[in-house]
Amino acid sequence: MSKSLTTTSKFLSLVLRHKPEEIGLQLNEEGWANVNELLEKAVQHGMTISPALLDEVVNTNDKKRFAFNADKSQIRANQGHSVDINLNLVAIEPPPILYHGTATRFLESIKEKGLLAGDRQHVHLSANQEVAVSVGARHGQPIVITVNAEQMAKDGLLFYVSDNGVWLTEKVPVGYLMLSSEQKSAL
Ligand code: HQG
Repeated sequence: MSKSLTTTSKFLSLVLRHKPEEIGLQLNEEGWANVNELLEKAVQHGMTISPALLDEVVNTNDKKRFAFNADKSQIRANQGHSVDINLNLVAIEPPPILYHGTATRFLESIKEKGLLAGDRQHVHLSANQEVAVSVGARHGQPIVITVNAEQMAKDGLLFYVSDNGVWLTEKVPVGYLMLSSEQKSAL
């Protein structure tokens, strides 16, 4: 991604997922922002984004983080919000196993409390281990924790998949973590 695409993507993540108030933007209850309002308020805060650049970010973003509505008058983040919005996700049966990438420094707390969503609305999981490694590496020495999604679903815990393919669930209690013997013994 070019520098302006990356900068714009990070700016959009900030205002569409976490701090719309930083530029005085309103998200509706489903997380949508008006595109014209977003571009105007961005300029007022020193961030000039042309409609063409916005299009390019939405279309070429490596993780498909953002989406337009049908007539392109509105935009939202597909997942990763800390602001309280309703993505209208529909619960769906997960694959039997899902993976969570984290850093070794969190392992002790995770073994005690399970996987918690923290500031976000959901715990983020992936269907493949490679994605989990790169998610974990954002926080330090990466480790991948295997989650017994099949048993969670049998026990009535709900799973969702975002428009960009991220598996989401509210929390993963300790009993569903399938820790390796190494992870079990690590302090
Ligand atoms: C950890 C990126 C201590 C958790 C990615 C993670 C993802 C605990 C960190 C998306 C814990 C939260 C989300 C516990 C969980 N004790 N630490 N009990 N339970 N943690 O950034 O999953 O590039 O909020 O393991 O691709 O890393 O932004 O979550 O390490 O989809 O589009 O607390 O962000 O997407 O960190 O990443 P985050 P995440 P984007």
